[in-house]
Amino acid sequence: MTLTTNIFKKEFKKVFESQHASNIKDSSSEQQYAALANFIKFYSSDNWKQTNQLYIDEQVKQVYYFSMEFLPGRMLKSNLLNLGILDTVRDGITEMGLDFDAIVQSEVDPALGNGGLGRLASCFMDSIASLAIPGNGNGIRYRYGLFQQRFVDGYQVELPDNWLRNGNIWEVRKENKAVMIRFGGEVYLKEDGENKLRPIYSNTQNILAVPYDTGMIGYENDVVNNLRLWSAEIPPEEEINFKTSAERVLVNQITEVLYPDDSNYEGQLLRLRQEYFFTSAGIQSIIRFFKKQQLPWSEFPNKIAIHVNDTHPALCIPELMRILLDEEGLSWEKAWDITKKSISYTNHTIMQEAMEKWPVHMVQELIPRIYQIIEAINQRHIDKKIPLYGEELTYRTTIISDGNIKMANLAIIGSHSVNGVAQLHTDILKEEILHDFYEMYPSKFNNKTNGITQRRWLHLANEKLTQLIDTKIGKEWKTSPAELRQFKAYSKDEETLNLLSDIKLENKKRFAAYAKEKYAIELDPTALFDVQIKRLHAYKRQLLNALHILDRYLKIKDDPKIELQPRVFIFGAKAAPSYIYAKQIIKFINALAELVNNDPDVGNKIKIVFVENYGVSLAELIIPAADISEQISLAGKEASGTSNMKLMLNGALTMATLDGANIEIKDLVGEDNIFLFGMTNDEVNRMNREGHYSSKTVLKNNPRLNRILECLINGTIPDIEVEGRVIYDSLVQYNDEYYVLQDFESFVAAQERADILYQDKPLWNQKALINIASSGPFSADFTIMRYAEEIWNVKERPTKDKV
Ligand code: 26Q
Repeated sequence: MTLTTNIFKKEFKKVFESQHASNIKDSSSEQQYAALANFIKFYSSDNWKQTNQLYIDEQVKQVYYFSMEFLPGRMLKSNLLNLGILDTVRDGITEMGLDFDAIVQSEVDPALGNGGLGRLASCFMDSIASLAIPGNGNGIRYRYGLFQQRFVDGYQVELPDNWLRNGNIWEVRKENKAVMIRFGGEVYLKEDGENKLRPIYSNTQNILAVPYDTGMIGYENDVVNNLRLWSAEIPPEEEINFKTSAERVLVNQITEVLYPDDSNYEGQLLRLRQEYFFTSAGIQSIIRFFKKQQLPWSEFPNKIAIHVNDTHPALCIPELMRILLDEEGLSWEKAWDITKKSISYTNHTIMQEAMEKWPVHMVQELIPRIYQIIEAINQRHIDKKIPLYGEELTYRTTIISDGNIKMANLAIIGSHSVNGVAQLHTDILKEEILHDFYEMYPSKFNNKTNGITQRRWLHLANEKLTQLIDTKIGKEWKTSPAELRQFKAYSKDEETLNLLSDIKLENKKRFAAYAKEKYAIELDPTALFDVQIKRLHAYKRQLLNALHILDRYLKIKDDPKIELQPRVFIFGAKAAPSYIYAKQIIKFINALAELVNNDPDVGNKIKIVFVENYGVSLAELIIPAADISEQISLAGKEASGTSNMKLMLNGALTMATLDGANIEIKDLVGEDNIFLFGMTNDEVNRMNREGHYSSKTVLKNNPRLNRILECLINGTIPDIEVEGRVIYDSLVQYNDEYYVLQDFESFVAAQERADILYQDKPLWNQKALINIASSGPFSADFTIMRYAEEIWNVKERPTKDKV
């Protein structure tokens, strides 16, 4: 049935009235949202069922993407887009006298992830479905998502994110698919009469894992894949064994809240529980599904690919081994062969402090059988590799050392593929961080540069730009993103460039309206909008950005008549609650904003907006309004970055160090269409090696920079006595770990080049257009095609239409 506006109106009214027994006109936009989401869920349910059935009938190979985090963003509009009924429904809603945008905005944005890694998982789910690849997500249904951020006197304050308060319409609870997870107790191995050792458990705590499924709708292809998130519950039949309230609390805790750290690992027992909980649940449900097909176990790797998103789900490896050995009775050799062939691993970080390791005693106590298996994997690794590589190299690659289990080592040894997320990142893994493993397994290592879905990040977030591109080059780019390059043909077309700049202005006005309403800040939409949106971390160097603003402020104070390109500096960043230094930087930037925004000498030359509670929905508002994209991490530290890709796709010019995917952006747009500054990775390495860096010497030779830093401690910026001193000391006394001062001059020079270019509007617009037209290669569709071909060995299935 094709949905017409009239049919929609009739059906939607019916759904609404059956639910509310009242007139739709008298309802709130939340109620209208609920009714519309229910309508869409119903509308797509046949395809959901049929997709699933087709995978069963055709026994196709399926991929399971295991991730501790998913950040899907609001789903109503993207589901409408992918179902091909966005315009129909929007027209219908409008004709009914309702406010479509208000309905869309009243959906909660599920924050079941921290940042890049979680959003990548959701972009991948969109591309997997849109490419008609049989794929599933596997994760945790946290009762509370990432904390909501508020600023109180410029300080970050965290509030719980009760995202399920009004229910979640997209999910379906599947009680019949629940599985049991075993924790704790004792285990020993006993002969079973057939000469096989079987584990005998006692005193275990059994917890029920209940799945909640959400449809992942492909773009106009009738595919609906599945995202399965697990929730922990007390098994009804064991109610009696959970006697104390403390025991009950423990169960509910498992899936209660997302850990808010994204770059600093802390060995907390609850985190380990979460990791085993969702990997065990996911692996058990895969095994169940596989067994229904009654194929020999040797077929398992031909039917199932399991991907682990960072090491967080690396317990997939011993868990799959456990089931194959203990429950299915396979030999170690067979089980190990199947496990390695099925599992693949993505590394997302080279920051040592983010590498997961778990104390042996913790793993032993929490999951004793899993510990035995990890120990055996480790021992076999040692026995096998010493004759080949000698003791020294081998002992540097063991899974267990110094009383800890190193999760990356487990993930590498137990998988057939290890990938980095940008070319530089993969090179660093191969040559530095994981070099020993690269010597052992050179063919396991490969690069898969990250990507983003153009459907959410261009079509939905920037509908005006979409219209312009559609009229110039057609709509094919939504499924064939390489087509975006056709837009380059318009890079000298005055009319197109003017339209492009009109659209940017309109998007900036939209953001300005938000800033006005929310923060009572008046922004000049013709100013240059300079955007840095990402988690707050020292290596990402929000501080460098802030010092540049301070430099401009001092220039204005010295000469209030100075002509400066007006700029609006936009920040969006959450700091991990335990990351004190990051929170101090937030306070510093907020204090600077307070000073600068209210200084009459400054006027419109500088405005600073630090948005509260940055997340997917705010990204959709900010990114289309950006002129400059700040990608200024210390070279070698940012694995890839993905906001760099989203901003480029929306016509921002990148201010970049040669780090992560910035290098690939530079290669695509050319050096004339990006602002480069700062040390390269090689230069950073040399500096580190030689150990000559002295931030004090940099300061001595740069009185201007010295004066800027003095402002941190001399009262120029009110109310940062503590923070100013800490930040000052980190740069001066503690020798500036991330080379902020070293890169400062070249950063300021690059910003001056940006100012000059911005004066030449036609040229700026041309470069913006070239950025948009060059961003096709960063579509997650391409990234996923490479995963599918080179790692998972899964095929796109012909869709109904194509058959
Ligand atoms: C680990 C142990 C205990 C608690 C938390 C964690 C944890 C949680 C989240 C560790 C790391 C993360 C998230 C990392 C992340 O988002 N990394 C980013 O991944 C992006 C996608 O590949 C890259 O683009 C970014 O460069 C990278 O920083």
